[in-house]
Amino acid sequence: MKTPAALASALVALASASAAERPNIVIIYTDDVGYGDIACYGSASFETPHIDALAAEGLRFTDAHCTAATCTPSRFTLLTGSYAFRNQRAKILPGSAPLIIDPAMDTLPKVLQGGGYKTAVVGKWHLGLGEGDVDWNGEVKPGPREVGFDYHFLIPATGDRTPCVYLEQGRVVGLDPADPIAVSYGKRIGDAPSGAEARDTLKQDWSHGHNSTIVNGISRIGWMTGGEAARWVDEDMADVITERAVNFIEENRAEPFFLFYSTHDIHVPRVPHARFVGKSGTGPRGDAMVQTDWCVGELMAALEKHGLKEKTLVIFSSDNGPVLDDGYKDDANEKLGEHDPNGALRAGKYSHFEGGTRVPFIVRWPGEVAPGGVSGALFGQVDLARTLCGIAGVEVPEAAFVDSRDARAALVDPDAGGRPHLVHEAGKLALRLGQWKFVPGGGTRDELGPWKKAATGKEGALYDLAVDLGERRDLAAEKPEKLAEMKALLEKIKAGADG
Ligand code: NG6
Ligand code: CA
Repeated sequence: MKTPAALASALVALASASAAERPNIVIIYTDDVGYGDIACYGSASFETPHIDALAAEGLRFTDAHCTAATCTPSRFTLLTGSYAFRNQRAKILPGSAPLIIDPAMDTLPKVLQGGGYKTAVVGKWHLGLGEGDVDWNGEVKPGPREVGFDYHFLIPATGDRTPCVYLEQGRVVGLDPADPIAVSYGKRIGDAPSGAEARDTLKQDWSHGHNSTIVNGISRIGWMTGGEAARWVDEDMADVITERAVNFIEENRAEPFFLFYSTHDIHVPRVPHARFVGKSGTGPRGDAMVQTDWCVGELMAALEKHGLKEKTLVIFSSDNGPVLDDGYKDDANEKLGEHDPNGALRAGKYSHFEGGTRVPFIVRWPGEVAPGGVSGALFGQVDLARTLCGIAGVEVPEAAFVDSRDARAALVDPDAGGRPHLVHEAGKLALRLGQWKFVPGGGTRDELGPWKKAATGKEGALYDLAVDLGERRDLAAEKPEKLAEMKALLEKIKAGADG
């Protein structure tokens, strides 16, 4: 129960952030985009003018991190303000997985919704749906609505996993009831030839995994039968989800809204629309990046059209670091040329090294964030839940967002300083403490080429990022006290204390 005084102060807080002042919030959450994949982060290989414009008009971070080196845990944390390692189910999920966010939990969209925001998620979900054994022919729930989104239009899991259909407000879009959908992980269903069997018919060949049901000439992880009319066309995916996001902006232009626009790009399979093919000079991976940049331009144009550009806080980021061959033969390695997907960082997706979680992060918020700034503050996406609710003037329930700090100062001011420490997950946990980095023992994924493991000792490795951003010189043996301090801090954070 709230005391009358607490209630009164909450009301004052609400009143002071009047609707007129409350910005719309748009999070553009890209998939597998690396630190070096954007021109304003140093990529000279292809142009990303719309994303660069966000940075020129806003604040660009050089030490901002998603929570994990894979998608599901990063997304879980973004929406719940709770480190994903606290939820054992927050690992890369099959397309048949149940919803891993407890509908009883306070989430970023739910708290904003309670404060009067209209909320939507458009694009990749990958947080599970239903309670297990989903019937894709009926209403699929619990899902985004139960965790606080008024509107959803989803890629249910990933572009490379069945079911390969869109889900809008709990229903498969374009489903013919006479052709029901079944989905299976593990046991094969249907008698259509698989990607392993009909390999020579594929539009894009697989390199590992991804050899089950063929949809749109591309074989996927997992099996699916039926739903022929509802199956997506990969080449149109960016257009389809961007149109839904633009519609949401248009329909809700009169009230404060929160849009979580979550791209499929540049995840595999990388199959951009024909108008972007060949545009990057680096093959489908770069072409998908050019396509993403176009999508950002479309969203910004929609905001402009409705006079919302000055009233909207836009964040651009990624769910984990870059990867080249992630299961399809799409020339990501072969056509890379001089392009450096992780910039000066080491490794990428699946790794504890900085390339795994240090991602592009740009904030555009006219009037509050000065244009053209660069921030070196340590920033974690885990802090967005509390920070954005604070900006919206919405009170956060006491038990909510356990790991999320109010980082408004760092979000708007490049000189404000960042988090003292931040946990990164890639299976086991790594830890940042200022310039220091602890990487757990037992090895971690190395580099972006063929899969190999870098040794990190038995006790873990220690790097001083102030002089060794590329994490090449392990100081664990030289600085045992620092190593011990960081391990103790990590244990404290794991136990639930902030440290
Ligand atoms: C891996 C897949 C990879 C990708 C990843 C999830 C194989 C061999 N690899 O298991 O292709 O789908 O899961 O990526 O199947 S994420 O960005 O959604 O976390
Ligand atoms: Ca990802």
